[in-house]
Amino acid sequence: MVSIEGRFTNASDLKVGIVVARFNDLVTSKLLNGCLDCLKRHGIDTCESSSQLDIAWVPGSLELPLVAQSLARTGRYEVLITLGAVIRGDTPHFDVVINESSKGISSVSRETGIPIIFGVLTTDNMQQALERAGVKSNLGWTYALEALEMGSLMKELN
Ligand code: INI
Repeated sequence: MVSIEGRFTNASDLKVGIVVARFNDLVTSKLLNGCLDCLKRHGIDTCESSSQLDIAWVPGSLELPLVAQSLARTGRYEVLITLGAVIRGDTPHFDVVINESSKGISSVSRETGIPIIFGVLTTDNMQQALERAGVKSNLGWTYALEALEMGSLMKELN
């Protein structure tokens, strides 16, 4: 029997790309901070001159799939993380944004073979989003852990 699994140590050989939505920046910048903190503590060089990490900014979560696709196609990254915050408003726009964003990100991941972590919070209000972006816990940390696991797993499989 072969047991195949990702790891959380020796991440110094992984190249990571992060795509962050500016919409609801109060939330997404906190998710990014959590994400960077976790990556740094697992051996990824997160300094400005890092050759192991790139960060791209997009206007909103709807734009995450296109830019993730562009980064994935460069072949430079073992794993990508998308960060966004979709917060329910008074119009159906919320549903359009979250549906297109989630479907787009999954399909780009399957089409390119690059794991893409879906780090888009979907909440009913700003309070719930902030609680998940550091006020209680920071899901950015969790998304980074999932990226380490999937990046190393796919590296082993390929
Ligand atoms: N983008 C988000 O990331 N979160 C939202 O809650 C949101 N809402 O609700 O409108 C949102 N809209 C912008 C959208 O992602 C695009 O940037 C915009 O439609 C331009 O294409």
